[in-house]
Amino acid sequence: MESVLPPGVAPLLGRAGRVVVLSGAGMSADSGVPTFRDELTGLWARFDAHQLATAEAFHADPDLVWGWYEWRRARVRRARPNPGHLATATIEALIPDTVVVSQNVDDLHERAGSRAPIHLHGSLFAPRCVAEDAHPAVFSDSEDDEAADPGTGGRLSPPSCVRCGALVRPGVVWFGEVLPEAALTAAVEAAAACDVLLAVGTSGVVYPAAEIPRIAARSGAAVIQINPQPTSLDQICTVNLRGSAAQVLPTLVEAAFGIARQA
Ligand code: BV8
Repeated sequence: MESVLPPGVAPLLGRAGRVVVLSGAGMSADSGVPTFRDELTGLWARFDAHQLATAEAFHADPDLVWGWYEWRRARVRRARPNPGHLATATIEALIPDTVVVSQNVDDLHERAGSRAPIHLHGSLFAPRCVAEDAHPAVFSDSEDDEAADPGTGGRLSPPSCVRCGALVRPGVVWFGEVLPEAALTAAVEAAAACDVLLAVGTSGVVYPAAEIPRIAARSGAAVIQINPQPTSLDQICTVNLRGSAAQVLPTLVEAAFGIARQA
Protein backbone atom coordinates (compact mmCIF):
# COMPACT_ATOMS: atom_id res chain seq x y z
CA MET A 1 0.00 0.00 0.00
CA GLU A 2 3.07 2.26 0.63
CA SER A 3 3.09 2.59 -3.20
CA VAL A 4 0.23 5.13 -3.16
CA LEU A 5 2.43 7.55 -1.30
CA PRO A 6 4.87 9.50 -3.47
CA PRO A 7 8.15 10.16 -1.60
CA GLY A 8 8.06 13.19 0.71
CA VAL A 9 4.32 13.13 1.42
CA ALA A 10 4.42 11.25 4.75
CA PRO A 11 7.05 13.60 6.27
CA LEU A 12 4.84 16.56 5.32
CA LEU A 13 2.26 15.24 7.78
CA GLY A 14 4.80 13.76 10.21
CA ARG A 15 6.46 17.17 10.67
CA ALA A 16 3.23 19.23 10.79
CA GLY A 17 2.39 21.28 13.89
CA ARG A 18 -1.07 22.41 12.81
CA VAL A 19 -3.34 20.25 10.67
CA VAL A 20 -6.82 20.61 9.19
CA VAL A 21 -8.73 17.55 8.00
CA LEU A 22 -11.54 18.65 5.64
CA SER A 23 -13.92 15.78 5.04
CA GLY A 24 -16.62 15.43 2.40
CA ALA A 25 -19.14 12.73 1.59
CA GLY A 26 -16.35 10.47 0.29
CA MET A 27 -14.97 10.09 3.85
CA SER A 28 -18.16 8.23 4.81
CA ALA A 29 -18.62 6.36 1.53
CA ASP A 30 -16.64 3.36 2.83
CA SER A 31 -19.09 3.20 5.76
CA GLY A 32 -21.95 2.69 3.29
CA VAL A 33 -23.26 6.27 3.48
CA PRO A 34 -24.08 7.43 -0.09
CA THR A 35 -22.32 10.54 -1.36
CA PHE A 36 -24.21 13.49 -2.85
CA ARG A 37 -23.13 12.24 -6.25
CA ASP A 38 -24.68 8.82 -5.85
CA GLU A 39 -28.07 8.33 -7.53
CA LEU A 40 -30.95 8.52 -5.07
CA THR A 41 -33.05 5.38 -4.76
CA GLY A 42 -36.65 4.41 -3.99
CA LEU A 43 -39.17 7.19 -3.46
CA TRP A 44 -36.48 9.80 -4.07
CA ALA A 45 -35.03 8.32 -7.27
CA ARG A 46 -36.62 11.03 -9.41
CA PHE A 47 -34.88 13.81 -7.44
CA ASP A 48 -31.27 14.85 -7.04
CA ALA A 49 -29.98 15.48 -3.56
CA HIS A 50 -29.34 19.18 -4.23
CA GLN A 51 -33.07 19.61 -5.02
CA LEU A 52 -34.30 17.83 -1.91
CA ALA A 53 -31.83 19.57 0.43
CA THR A 54 -33.67 22.90 0.18
CA ALA A 55 -36.23 24.79 2.26
CA GLU A 56 -38.38 25.05 -0.86
CA ALA A 57 -38.59 21.26 -1.20
CA PHE A 58 -39.39 20.88 2.51
CA HIS A 59 -42.17 23.43 2.47
CA ALA A 60 -43.52 22.08 -0.83
CA ASP A 61 -43.68 18.50 0.52
CA PRO A 62 -42.60 18.12 4.18
CA ASP A 63 -43.42 14.39 4.33
CA LEU A 64 -41.20 13.62 1.31
CA VAL A 65 -38.20 15.54 2.66
CA TRP A 66 -38.64 14.55 6.33
CA GLY A 67 -38.93 10.89 5.18
CA TRP A 68 -35.65 11.28 3.26
CA TYR A 69 -33.81 12.66 6.27
CA GLU A 70 -35.24 10.01 8.64
CA TRP A 71 -34.11 7.34 6.16
CA ARG A 72 -30.64 8.86 6.00
CA ARG A 73 -30.54 9.11 9.83
CA ALA A 74 -31.47 5.43 10.20
CA ARG A 75 -28.78 4.46 7.68
CA VAL A 76 -26.12 6.48 9.49
CA ARG A 77 -27.13 4.90 12.79
CA ARG A 78 -26.46 1.48 11.27
CA ALA A 79 -23.16 2.61 9.72
CA ARG A 80 -19.78 2.26 11.42
CA PRO A 81 -16.82 4.65 11.31
CA ASN A 82 -14.30 3.34 8.74
CA PRO A 83 -10.45 3.31 8.90
CA GLY A 84 -10.51 6.82 7.37
CA HIS A 85 -12.44 8.20 10.35
CA LEU A 86 -10.20 6.22 12.75
CA ALA A 87 -7.02 7.54 11.11
CA THR A 88 -8.38 11.09 11.45
CA ALA A 89 -8.84 10.56 15.20
CA THR A 90 -5.29 9.19 15.35
CA ILE A 91 -3.89 12.34 13.71
CA GLU A 92 -5.77 14.39 16.31
CA ALA A 93 -4.27 12.29 19.11
CA LEU A 94 -0.73 12.71 17.72
CA ILE A 95 -0.96 16.36 16.64
CA PRO A 96 -3.05 18.17 19.30
CA ASP A 97 -3.47 21.25 17.07
CA THR A 98 -5.62 19.34 14.54
CA VAL A 99 -9.03 20.69 13.48
CA VAL A 100 -11.54 18.37 11.78
CA VAL A 101 -13.89 20.29 9.47
CA SER A 102 -16.78 18.16 8.22
CA GLN A 103 -19.19 18.89 5.40
CA ASN A 104 -21.04 15.73 6.37
CA VAL A 105 -24.16 15.62 8.52
CA ASP A 106 -23.35 12.19 9.96
CA ASP A 107 -21.72 11.57 13.36
CA LEU A 108 -19.07 9.08 12.23
CA HIS A 109 -16.12 11.30 13.16
CA GLU A 110 -17.44 11.61 16.70
CA ARG A 111 -18.02 7.85 16.89
CA ALA A 112 -14.44 7.30 15.70
CA GLY A 113 -13.19 9.36 18.66
CA SER A 114 -12.73 12.81 17.11
CA ARG A 115 -12.94 15.45 19.83
CA ALA A 116 -15.09 18.25 18.35
CA PRO A 117 -15.38 18.14 14.59
CA ILE A 118 -16.71 21.39 13.12
CA HIS A 119 -19.97 20.61 11.25
CA LEU A 120 -20.25 23.23 8.50
CA HIS A 121 -23.53 21.81 7.18
CA GLY A 122 -25.23 20.82 10.43
CA SER A 123 -26.19 17.37 11.68
CA LEU A 124 -28.84 14.68 11.16
CA PHE A 125 -29.06 14.43 14.95
CA ALA A 126 -30.02 18.01 15.81
CA PRO A 127 -33.54 18.54 14.47
CA ARG A 128 -34.93 21.96 15.21
CA CYS A 129 -38.12 23.96 14.99
CA VAL A 130 -38.82 25.91 11.78
CA ALA A 131 -39.66 28.93 13.96
CA GLU A 132 -37.57 32.02 13.28
CA ASP A 133 -35.36 31.61 16.33
CA ALA A 134 -34.72 28.02 15.27
CA HIS A 135 -35.00 26.85 18.88
CA PRO A 136 -34.06 23.19 19.33
CA ALA A 137 -37.09 21.12 18.57
CA VAL A 138 -38.90 19.70 21.53
CA PHE A 139 -40.64 16.52 20.35
CA SER A 140 -40.85 12.82 21.22
CA ASP A 141 -38.09 11.61 18.93
CA SER A 142 -38.95 8.07 17.99
CA GLU A 143 -35.37 6.95 18.57
CA ASP A 144 -36.25 3.79 16.66
CA ASP A 145 -33.78 1.08 17.51
CA GLU A 146 -30.52 1.07 15.76
CA ALA A 147 -31.15 -2.38 14.35
CA ALA A 148 -34.31 -1.38 12.46
CA ASP A 149 -33.59 -1.79 8.76
CA PRO A 150 -34.39 1.58 7.17
CA GLY A 151 -35.26 -0.36 4.02
CA THR A 152 -36.03 1.94 1.12
CA GLY A 153 -37.64 4.53 3.38
CA GLY A 154 -40.82 6.42 2.66
CA ARG A 155 -42.88 9.51 3.27
CA LEU A 156 -43.03 10.51 6.93
CA SER A 157 -44.78 13.47 8.49
CA PRO A 158 -42.42 15.70 10.45
CA PRO A 159 -43.41 16.07 14.10
CA SER A 160 -44.67 19.37 15.51
CA CYS A 161 -42.65 21.28 18.04
CA VAL A 162 -44.26 20.71 21.45
CA ARG A 163 -43.12 24.19 22.51
CA CYS A 164 -44.70 26.23 19.70
CA GLY A 165 -46.53 23.72 17.50
CA ALA A 166 -44.54 24.67 14.40
CA LEU A 167 -43.03 22.03 12.11
CA VAL A 168 -39.77 20.36 13.12
CA ARG A 169 -37.09 20.32 10.41
CA PRO A 170 -33.71 18.54 10.06
CA GLY A 171 -30.88 20.49 11.76
CA VAL A 172 -28.90 20.71 8.52
CA VAL A 173 -27.89 23.67 6.32
CA TRP A 174 -29.90 23.54 3.13
CA PHE A 175 -28.74 24.96 -0.21
CA GLY A 176 -29.48 28.69 -0.22
CA GLU A 177 -29.12 28.86 3.56
CA VAL A 178 -26.19 30.46 5.32
CA LEU A 179 -23.75 28.31 7.28
CA PRO A 180 -23.46 28.60 11.08
CA GLU A 181 -21.23 31.66 11.45
CA ALA A 182 -19.07 30.39 14.32
CA ALA A 183 -18.39 27.11 12.52
CA LEU A 184 -17.41 28.81 9.27
CA THR A 185 -15.20 31.36 11.02
CA ALA A 186 -13.41 28.64 13.01
CA ALA A 187 -12.84 26.60 9.83
CA VAL A 188 -11.51 29.59 7.88
CA GLU A 189 -9.15 30.56 10.73
CA ALA A 190 -7.85 26.99 11.07
CA ALA A 191 -7.26 26.77 7.30
CA ALA A 192 -5.38 30.08 7.25
CA ALA A 193 -3.10 28.96 10.12
CA CYS A 194 -2.41 25.29 9.30
CA ASP A 195 0.79 23.69 7.93
CA VAL A 196 -1.06 20.82 6.28
CA LEU A 197 -4.68 20.48 5.08
CA LEU A 198 -5.99 17.05 4.14
CA ALA A 199 -8.95 17.29 1.72
CA VAL A 200 -10.62 13.89 1.95
CA GLY A 201 -13.50 12.75 -0.26
CA THR A 202 -14.81 16.12 -1.36
CA SER A 203 -15.63 17.22 -4.91
CA GLY A 204 -14.87 20.81 -3.93
CA VAL A 205 -17.94 22.27 -5.65
CA VAL A 206 -20.13 23.26 -2.72
CA TYR A 207 -19.44 26.77 -1.39
CA PRO A 208 -18.36 28.28 0.89
CA ALA A 209 -16.86 24.96 2.16
CA ALA A 210 -14.92 24.55 -1.10
CA GLU A 211 -13.07 27.76 -0.29
CA ILE A 212 -11.42 26.17 2.80
CA PRO A 213 -8.64 24.23 0.98
CA ARG A 214 -8.05 27.25 -1.24
CA ILE A 215 -7.53 29.47 1.83
CA ALA A 216 -5.00 26.96 3.19
CA ALA A 217 -3.13 26.83 -0.14
CA ARG A 218 -3.06 30.62 -0.37
CA SER A 219 -1.66 30.74 3.19
CA GLY A 220 1.28 28.53 2.20
CA ALA A 221 0.05 25.24 3.70
CA ALA A 222 0.64 21.89 1.96
CA VAL A 223 -2.72 20.62 0.68
CA ILE A 224 -2.94 16.83 0.35
CA GLN A 225 -6.04 15.52 -1.47
CA ILE A 226 -7.33 11.95 -1.00
CA ASN A 227 -9.92 11.00 -3.60
CA PRO A 228 -10.25 8.14 -6.09
CA GLN A 229 -11.32 10.68 -8.73
CA PRO A 230 -9.87 13.98 -9.99
CA THR A 231 -11.73 17.03 -8.62
CA SER A 232 -11.81 20.80 -9.06
CA LEU A 233 -9.26 20.95 -6.23
CA ASP A 234 -6.48 19.10 -8.10
CA GLN A 235 -4.77 22.28 -9.29
CA ILE A 236 -4.45 23.86 -5.85
CA CYS A 237 -3.18 20.67 -4.16
CA THR A 238 0.46 19.95 -3.33
CA VAL A 239 -0.24 16.26 -3.97
CA ASN A 240 -3.28 14.27 -5.12
CA LEU A 241 -3.47 10.76 -3.67
CA ARG A 242 -5.80 8.67 -5.83
CA GLY A 243 -7.57 6.19 -3.61
CA SER A 244 -10.27 5.74 -1.00
CA ALA A 245 -10.27 7.41 2.42
CA ALA A 246 -10.37 4.04 4.20
CA GLN A 247 -7.30 2.84 2.29
CA VAL A 248 -5.10 5.88 1.85
CA LEU A 249 -5.56 7.82 5.12
CA PRO A 250 -4.42 4.93 7.41
CA THR A 251 -1.46 4.29 5.07
CA LEU A 252 -0.45 7.94 5.26
CA VAL A 253 -0.75 7.96 9.07
CA GLU A 254 1.24 4.73 9.32
CA ALA A 255 4.01 6.15 7.11
CA ALA A 256 4.00 9.58 8.77
CA PHE A 257 4.07 8.37 12.37
CA GLY A 258 5.37 4.79 11.99
CA ILE A 259 2.36 3.33 13.79
CA ALA A 260 0.21 0.39 12.69
CA ARG A 261 -3.27 1.14 11.30
CA GLN A 262 -6.36 0.49 13.44
CA ALA A 263 -8.61 -2.22 11.99
C1 BV8 B 1 -24.82 29.64 0.97
C2 BV8 B 1 -26.44 19.55 4.26
C3 BV8 B 1 -25.25 31.96 1.37
C4 BV8 B 1 -27.75 19.06 3.76
C5 BV8 B 1 -25.20 20.45 2.35
C6 BV8 B 1 -20.44 30.13 -5.16
C7 BV8 B 1 -20.34 29.54 -6.37
C8 BV8 B 1 -21.36 28.66 -6.79
C9 BV8 B 1 -22.48 28.37 -6.00
C10 BV8 B 1 -22.56 28.98 -4.79
C11 BV8 B 1 -21.57 29.85 -4.37
N1 BV8 B 1 -21.91 30.29 -3.15
C12 BV8 B 1 -23.10 29.73 -2.78
C13 BV8 B 1 -23.51 28.92 -3.76
C14 BV8 B 1 -24.71 28.14 -3.74
C15 BV8 B 1 -24.51 26.77 -3.05
C16 BV8 B 1 -23.50 25.91 -3.79
O1 BV8 B 1 -22.35 25.81 -3.44
N2 BV8 B 1 -24.01 25.22 -4.82
C17 BV8 B 1 -23.14 24.27 -5.57
C18 BV8 B 1 -23.88 22.97 -5.71
C19 BV8 B 1 -22.80 24.85 -6.89
N3 BV8 B 1 -24.08 26.93 -1.67
C20 BV8 B 1 -25.05 27.12 -0.75
O2 BV8 B 1 -26.24 27.20 -1.00
C21 BV8 B 1 -24.57 27.25 0.69
N4 BV8 B 1 -25.19 28.40 1.31
O3 BV8 B 1 -23.97 29.86 0.14
O4 BV8 B 1 -25.52 30.59 1.69
C22 BV8 B 1 -26.08 32.19 0.21
C23 BV8 B 1 -27.42 32.07 0.40
C24 BV8 B 1 -28.22 32.39 -0.69
C25 BV8 B 1 -27.65 32.63 -1.97
C26 BV8 B 1 -26.27 32.70 -2.11
C27 BV8 B 1 -25.47 32.49 -1.01
C28 BV8 B 1 -25.01 26.02 1.54
C29 BV8 B 1 -24.25 24.81 1.12
C30 BV8 B 1 -24.56 23.64 2.08
C31 BV8 B 1 -25.66 22.75 1.55
N5 BV8 B 1 -25.86 21.61 2.43
N6 BV8 B 1 -25.41 19.42 3.21
C32 BV8 B 1 -27.76 17.56 3.50
O5 BV8 B 1 -26.72 16.91 3.68
O6 BV8 B 1 -28.84 17.09 3.13
S1 BV8 B 1 -23.95 20.29 1.15
C33 BV8 B 1 -23.91 18.59 0.80
O7 BV8 B 1 -23.34 18.50 -0.46
C34 BV8 B 1 -23.02 17.73 1.67
O8 BV8 B 1 -23.06 18.10 3.01
C35 BV8 B 1 -21.65 17.97 1.07
O9 BV8 B 1 -21.01 18.96 1.70
C36 BV8 B 1 -21.96 18.44 -0.32
C37 BV8 B 1 -21.45 17.44 -1.29
O10 BV8 B 1 -20.15 17.73 -1.50
P1 BV8 B 1 -18.98 16.66 -1.14
O11 BV8 B 1 -18.99 16.39 0.32
O12 BV8 B 1 -17.80 17.17 -1.78
O13 BV8 B 1 -19.49 15.29 -1.78
P2 BV8 B 1 -19.85 14.91 -3.28
O14 BV8 B 1 -20.91 13.91 -3.16
O15 BV8 B 1 -20.07 16.11 -4.11
O16 BV8 B 1 -18.50 14.22 -3.79
C38 BV8 B 1 -18.02 13.08 -3.14
C39 BV8 B 1 -16.53 13.01 -3.47
O17 BV8 B 1 -16.00 11.88 -2.77
C40 BV8 B 1 -16.26 12.79 -4.97
O18 BV8 B 1 -15.20 13.64 -5.37
C41 BV8 B 1 -15.84 11.31 -5.04
O19 BV8 B 1 -14.88 11.08 -6.05
C42 BV8 B 1 -15.24 11.10 -3.66
N7 BV8 B 1 -15.28 9.73 -3.15
C43 BV8 B 1 -16.20 8.77 -3.43
N8 BV8 B 1 -15.90 7.63 -2.70
C44 BV8 B 1 -14.78 7.91 -1.97
C45 BV8 B 1 -14.39 9.25 -2.25
N9 BV8 B 1 -13.32 9.83 -1.66
C46 BV8 B 1 -12.60 9.07 -0.78
N10 BV8 B 1 -12.93 7.79 -0.46
C47 BV8 B 1 -13.99 7.18 -1.04
N11 BV8 B 1 -14.28 5.92 -0.73
